Amino acid sequence: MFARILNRWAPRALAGAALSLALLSGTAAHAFTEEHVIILIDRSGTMRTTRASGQTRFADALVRGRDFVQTPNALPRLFAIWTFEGGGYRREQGFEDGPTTVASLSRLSVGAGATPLALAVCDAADELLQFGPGIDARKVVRLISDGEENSTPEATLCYGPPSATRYPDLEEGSWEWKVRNMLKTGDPLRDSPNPFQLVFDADVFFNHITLAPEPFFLTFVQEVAKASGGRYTPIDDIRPLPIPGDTDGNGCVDSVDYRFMLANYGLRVPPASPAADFNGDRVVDFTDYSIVLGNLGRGCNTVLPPVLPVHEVRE
Ligand SMILES: [Ca+2]
Ligand SMILES: [Ca+2]
Repeated sequence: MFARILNRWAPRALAGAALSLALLSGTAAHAFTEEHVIILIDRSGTMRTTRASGQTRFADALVRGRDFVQTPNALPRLFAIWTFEGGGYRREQGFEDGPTTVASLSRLSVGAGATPLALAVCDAADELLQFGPGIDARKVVRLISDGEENSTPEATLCYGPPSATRYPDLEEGSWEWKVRNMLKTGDPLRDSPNPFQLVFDADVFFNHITLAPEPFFLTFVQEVAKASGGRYTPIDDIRPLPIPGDTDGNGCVDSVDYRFMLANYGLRVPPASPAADFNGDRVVDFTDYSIVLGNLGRGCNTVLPPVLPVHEVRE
């Protein structure tokens, strides 16, 4: 069984190696023409947990997915949607445009099973590496989850015990080691000193009282996101859901956020605050301006958006 799976993976690992050579050549790294994303949503039973907002984690996960799709982006984007639960994952939607993806997100429903997180992340990474050959695409696994790996089938390559040591010193053969390798090299069994081939963006719902998921898991997700050039957003059940454009995290996008963005406008991060860089491209520019404006009034208790001072902002 194992040999058969290895054979299935071998050409993919080679494709990954070819891509890493392309990156090393120094031409592909900054020449992306598209962005390809798999939005990977956890539909395991714990996602039914009700947050302080009155919404379930799953309902708020769909809001986060929709916000991600609707956030303006410098590159044209294609999105696929996968969900995972129990012993596997579902391809809910193949690579499509933003409006189609938003419509698909609204049709998803939560399940009741465990969390095959390692399987889902590894297979999504593999699919991204295979998709659109010849296109210099930034490839992003966008995970939205509340939990640790606990149900990846033994016969799959990213199955493994949890690492007893923390990132970056992950135990060889652990599921964390395999997932990190997969995102880095396209091969779960091979590490490399080269940059990550895939970007790992992650939202993790957690409960600060029970500290579930465990800090080890949160550290792992945070550090892999950071190392791969992605973003990590921890979402505490008692806190408002993060909204694009909300610079101070009070759950409302208002003139305070608008002024904060303007104070950082035109700057790279740093010296600009990362809180004003809503799309995470390390610069505060017209895209961030559009995001705060597009969400103005959201989450606030006022009916009308606040009156803003007039500023001239050029694209
Ligand atoms: Ca705010
Ligand atoms: Ca930005």
